[in-house]
Amino acid sequence: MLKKLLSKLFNQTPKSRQTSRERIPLELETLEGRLVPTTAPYLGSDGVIYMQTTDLGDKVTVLVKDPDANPSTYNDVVNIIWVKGDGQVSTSTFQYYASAPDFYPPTVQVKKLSIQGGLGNDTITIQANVNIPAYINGGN
Ligand SMILES: [Ca+2]
Repeated sequence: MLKKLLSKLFNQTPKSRQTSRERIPLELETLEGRLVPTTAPYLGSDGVIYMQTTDLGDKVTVLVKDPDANPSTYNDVVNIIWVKGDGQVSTSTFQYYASAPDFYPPTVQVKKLSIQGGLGNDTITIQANVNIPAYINGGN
């Protein structure tokens, strides 16, 4: 009995097993082009202004300005003017100091800039009056 069973198990040819499964041919497909989503620059809780430009040629200008006639620097704002690759313009404004101008002593809330150029022939300009460390990646 055992001999018969072993014989049945081990005399199976590999060919008979292969026929029980259909072979599915493998092929490679190419992926369509991808666009990296962009958003307006934003101030993270870590004090960093993060910005990701489009995959086209963008022009970004960062400047610090006094928004009114008040000579105090404590109400200064950081402006980011972004001319996107498709011609749209967006301007983002951030208070340089936290709780300005009522809180004393004011503390700096914009501590760093992080700008990713992505693809395209980008021009990223940090004006001379911007005394904020900046990490700029021009991309490809
Ligand atoms: Ca770009």
